[in-house]
Amino acid sequence: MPTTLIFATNNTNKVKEIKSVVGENLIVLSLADAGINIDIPEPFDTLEANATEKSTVIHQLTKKNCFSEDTGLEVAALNGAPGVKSARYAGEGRDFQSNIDLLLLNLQHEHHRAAQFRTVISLIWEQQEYLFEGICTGKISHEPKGTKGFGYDPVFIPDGAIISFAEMTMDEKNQFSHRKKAMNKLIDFLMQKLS
Ligand code: ITT
Repeated sequence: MPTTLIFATNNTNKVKEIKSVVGENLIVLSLADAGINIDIPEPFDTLEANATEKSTVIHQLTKKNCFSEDTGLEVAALNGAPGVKSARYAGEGRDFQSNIDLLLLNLQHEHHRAAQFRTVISLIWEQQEYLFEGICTGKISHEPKGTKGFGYDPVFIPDGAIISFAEMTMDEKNQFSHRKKAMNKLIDFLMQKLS
């Protein structure tokens, strides 16, 4: 019997990416799939605290096993910004293009363009919380390229690649992805619990 987990997110891009990496043993239900319409706030100043908040809110509501994730783009020359504020970097509108524009503006005269995506997953499994981290290192390009993916994908080139995440298919992005690395840890954990 496959295990079912609710994924506490309203970000449909994340749901697509996660569904593309789980095998047959795990069924992932988005909030929409589970019939839950709620906007969970992310008020804290760490990815860990926000991920915990999201999974806890959904667990209290459903009493079911669930997980959430919070991801930030951490740019070395900007002392780790936008980091936990990645979604709202250019304002409450959470607009991907405005966020990219502001990032490129802030890095205009910067040669050192190292950055990383960091994902923290909070899993609530049988009333206990477990955290898993995934990191993808890379650099911020000078101009956006590509139309696939979401968020900062057009300006992020992962180490080991010469094209941006937004120029990659989902399978290609998954070979590097922070989210996939964190998700693999969650899947390994569940396989051990269920074996
Ligand atoms: P939740 O419902 O899961 O909270 P969200 O869109 O608020 O969804 P986050 O706070 O985790 O998600 O993400 C912060 C932002 O970081 C997100 O809006 C994107 O702009 C960016 N981001 C996250 N993962 C990304 C990825 O894989 N590629 C590019 N940008 C990404």
